[in-house]
Amino acid sequence: MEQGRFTYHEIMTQTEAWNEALDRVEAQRSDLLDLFRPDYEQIIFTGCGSTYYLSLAASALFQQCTGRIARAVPAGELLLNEGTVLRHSPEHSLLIAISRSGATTETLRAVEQFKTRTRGNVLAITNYPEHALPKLADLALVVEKGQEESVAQTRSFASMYVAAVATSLLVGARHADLHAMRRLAEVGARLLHDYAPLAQKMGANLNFDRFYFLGSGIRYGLACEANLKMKEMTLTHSEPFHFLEFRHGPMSMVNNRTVIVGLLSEANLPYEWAVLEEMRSLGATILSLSEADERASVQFQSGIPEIARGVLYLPVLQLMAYYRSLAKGLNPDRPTHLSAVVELGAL
Ligand code: F1P
Repeated sequence: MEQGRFTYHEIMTQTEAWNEALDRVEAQRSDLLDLFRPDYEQIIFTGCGSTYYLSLAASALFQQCTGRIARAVPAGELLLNEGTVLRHSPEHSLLIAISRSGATTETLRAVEQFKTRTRGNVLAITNYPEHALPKLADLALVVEKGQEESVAQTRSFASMYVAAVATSLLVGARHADLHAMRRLAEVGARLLHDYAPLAQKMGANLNFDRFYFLGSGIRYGLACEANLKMKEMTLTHSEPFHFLEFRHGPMSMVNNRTVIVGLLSEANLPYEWAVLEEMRSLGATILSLSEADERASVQFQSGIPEIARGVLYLPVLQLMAYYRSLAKGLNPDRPTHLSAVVELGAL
């Protein structure tokens, strides 16, 4: 079988799953608004691996657009080190549990423990209606078109991210921004078409041996996810950082075999470009993604508000990992040592 066939197909068809995510949020609009109505003591997003990174991205965005404090933790931490996450006598909290499979043991056990120890509610965001997670939750957003054959998450991640962003905009009463998300699929398809050659050129260049993904604010979790694709699919040294953090040590690693990927914002462009230019002067190759900055390698030109368009950073970076995996003779569909679901035996 052709190596990477599933991953390629899943990346290229993901915009259908973005639209289904929007449909689900619209269909469950009043249930979602009811679930978020209480004045929760804590709002926590959780998941593992990709879905932990999704939790990081979603919690930052949720807080930015609702003004309500939210944080993200790995499900394994909520399970094993609950005291570092929940208050001593947690009252009414909301847990948003995110999992492609809905079957990851840590996530399921963390949800069960949360339900028994707090008087909290649980929202699940997942791709598989028949698995355990949606059944444990008070409400579930299930995006079936996000389902995947591949181990590494691409279409699934993007679909659940869109669901989380749309939910945040709904709860934050950002109606125009939510409406603008309907234009994402068209822009996403255009980016996949227009920038596939760039993704291939960068991905297939095996002179590069380390990748750093820089993203701040609502983009940090997306930088983490893009970094994970590079690790899982291509076995390449790769790390994510907030933009300004990169100068505080990590820049020691920069040389002429380094790629710095910049997920640029609107408000902080001068600060972010200064970091990229400094790294370029140290020998790095820069790949930058922006809405409309003319210096950027990838320009979305979407006209969609920043808070609603984050998913547009993903397709080109997913494709770059796919092409690098092929160039290294690996199988993008089956990353080394990984399985699609991590199930813990009885301990
Ligand atoms: C989470 C996850 C994936 C990762 C790997 C193992 O799964 O960590 O992100 O790529 O395949 O599982 P899930 O809980 O989102 O199904």
